[in-house]
Amino acid sequence: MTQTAPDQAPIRSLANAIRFLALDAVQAAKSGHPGLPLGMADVATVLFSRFLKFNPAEPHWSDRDRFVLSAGHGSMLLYALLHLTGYPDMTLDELKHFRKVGSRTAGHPEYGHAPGIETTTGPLGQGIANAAGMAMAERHLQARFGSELVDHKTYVIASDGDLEEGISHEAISLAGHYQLKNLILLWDDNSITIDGAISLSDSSNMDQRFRAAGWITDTCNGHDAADVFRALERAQAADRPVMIACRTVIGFGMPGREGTQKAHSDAPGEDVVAGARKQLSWEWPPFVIPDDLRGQWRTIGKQGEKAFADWTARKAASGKEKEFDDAIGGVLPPSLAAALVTLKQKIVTEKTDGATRKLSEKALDVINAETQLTLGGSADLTPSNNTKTKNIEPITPENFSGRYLHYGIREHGMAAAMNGMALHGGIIPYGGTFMVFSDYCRPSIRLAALMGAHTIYVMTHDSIGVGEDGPTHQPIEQLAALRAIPGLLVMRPADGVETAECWQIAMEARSNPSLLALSRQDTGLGRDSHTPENLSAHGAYVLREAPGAKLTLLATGTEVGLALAARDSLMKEGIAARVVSMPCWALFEQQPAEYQRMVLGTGARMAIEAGCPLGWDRYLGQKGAFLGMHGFGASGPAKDVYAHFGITVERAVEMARDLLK
Ligand SMILES: Cc1ncc(C[n+]2csc(CCOP(=O)(O)OP(=O)(O)O)c2C)c(N)n1
Ligand SMILES: [Mg+2]
Repeated sequence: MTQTAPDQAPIRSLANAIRFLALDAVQAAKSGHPGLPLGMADVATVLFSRFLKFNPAEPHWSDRDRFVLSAGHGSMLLYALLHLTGYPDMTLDELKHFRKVGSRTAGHPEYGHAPGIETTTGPLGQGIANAAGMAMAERHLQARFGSELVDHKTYVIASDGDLEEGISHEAISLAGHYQLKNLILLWDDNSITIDGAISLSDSSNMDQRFRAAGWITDTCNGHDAADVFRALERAQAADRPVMIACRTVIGFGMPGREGTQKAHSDAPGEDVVAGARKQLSWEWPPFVIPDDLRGQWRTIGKQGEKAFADWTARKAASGKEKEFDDAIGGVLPPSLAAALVTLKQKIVTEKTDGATRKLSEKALDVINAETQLTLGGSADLTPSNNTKTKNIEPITPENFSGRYLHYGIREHGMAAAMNGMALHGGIIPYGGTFMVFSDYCRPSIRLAALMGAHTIYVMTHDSIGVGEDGPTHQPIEQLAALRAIPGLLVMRPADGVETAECWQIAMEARSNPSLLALSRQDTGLGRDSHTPENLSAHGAYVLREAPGAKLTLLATGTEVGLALAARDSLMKEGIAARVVSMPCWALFEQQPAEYQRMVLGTGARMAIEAGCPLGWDRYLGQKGAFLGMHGFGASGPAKDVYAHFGITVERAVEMARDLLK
């Protein structure tokens, strides 16, 4: 499709509609960020009117182009575009209530608030990596379903701040390596950040930086419609990801502020807004868009209708409609749950023990065979995380049909790309690293939880049981820190049965990210009989009862085995003790109070976990004790390290006796 370049004047008028909605909304809210919407309005107008494939009437159309505003502070740019192009949820009223509680127009774009908001952005850099994940998802699904059903691009607007953030390096090199030709990054090259000129803090040659990572680069005058058009058109047929540096003036049109850091944020005040109206010859009152402009924008919003109808027809005629819809809908085959129950039974019958990271691979073997939705990966720890099962192949730049991604040593980029894949749809991404490096993923895990994205983190080497690698590699406070993230299902299974159960929970938790904390070292067998029911789904359950128990031992993961051994000793001494396995606090909190009371028991309680005590007090009651870590770990064989810190059966028994004195 050859198009002619747009004329400047009509694009400027359309862009000014964005500019004044943004200015009026920021002014009404008395806070916000006018600089970016004013600066990038022309670029966004060319993109939406000439290139972006979208249909506001069908906002979830899976073959739409994705538009990510990585620089989420410029949220009014996105809200104005959604409003003008006719997304039904983005009413004028919503714009008038910008930044108000309960509105769809939060300070930064929030996924789920309104269709068209493809991801939550604001923490700079995240959106670039989300976009790389979305582009990766498209490549993979195109390889699976063909280009007649999957053929779209991901556009991302990134600011100077986005590109300064470290995560951008990970995302850019990842996208460059995999030659994600369907990814187009529009850099808002305005040379201004909050503190002032970009020269205060950065002298990178961005063009060289992107090219070094394998991207195609281009430059345009972001206020010249024909030039923006030229650059975008050239990018359409690229064989690699494209970065277009759009030279813009921050706060374009705001007298006294444009081109300076004063344009970045804050309500400009009535005088400046009036000045902008004069400077841009915009004669309409606040929030008023003249009918002809409104009509032009609506027409732009309808341009995708035909493409949508054609695509719908192609899908219906493809012979793979149901398979495709099920994939996009994240529908798991009913056989998956049954296959995991069979695995549990086998584990119990064959008394399969070992490290939970290895038992996790057994569960994954089953899952990856049962569904094609999973797309695994690891940040260069595949042999340690046990994330690549034999039945899946790696994705390569030449062939995206595989289901395993070598993310490289890019934990943050991996977690953010996983968010992008999950939001794209058609994929349940799981990715692994050492649990101590969950800290390197944390900002993206947090956003996954905030968005309710269906991602699964495989965090192995989950305690001082890491052993010889020492305290830098031994997580201590990570479990507590991860449990503090609302909505994240942190699961620390004790054995093969619980590991299979936790994987099932993770696969089925469609609106929650899950994190599996898995051991490097071997565990014993916790479950000695088979139950089809998923006991881990209760969050905690009584693993060994003891009639007349005076003590409940609460434990997770590898320490469940220790608790069971301590119980045996105590029972021999005539101290009746029960053991509760607590794979997932978050799920336990959701149980009825009566169940919680039953599980926690009426006697004294002792928690055993090779992590920090933070949070355990909520379960220990008046008479409780904690056996775990109170500082960083140490280097040595795992058994010796456990002994060194007194996380032993003997110490547990001693503490139990003291507790009951
Ligand atoms: C991770 C992160 N750190 C800090 C901020 C706060 N912040 C918002 S915008 C911004 C930088 C503004 O410069 P730029 O990205 O170039 O945006 P512009 O002012 O050009 O719109 C900062 C530091 C943030 N949103 N995210
Ligand atoms: Mg800037």
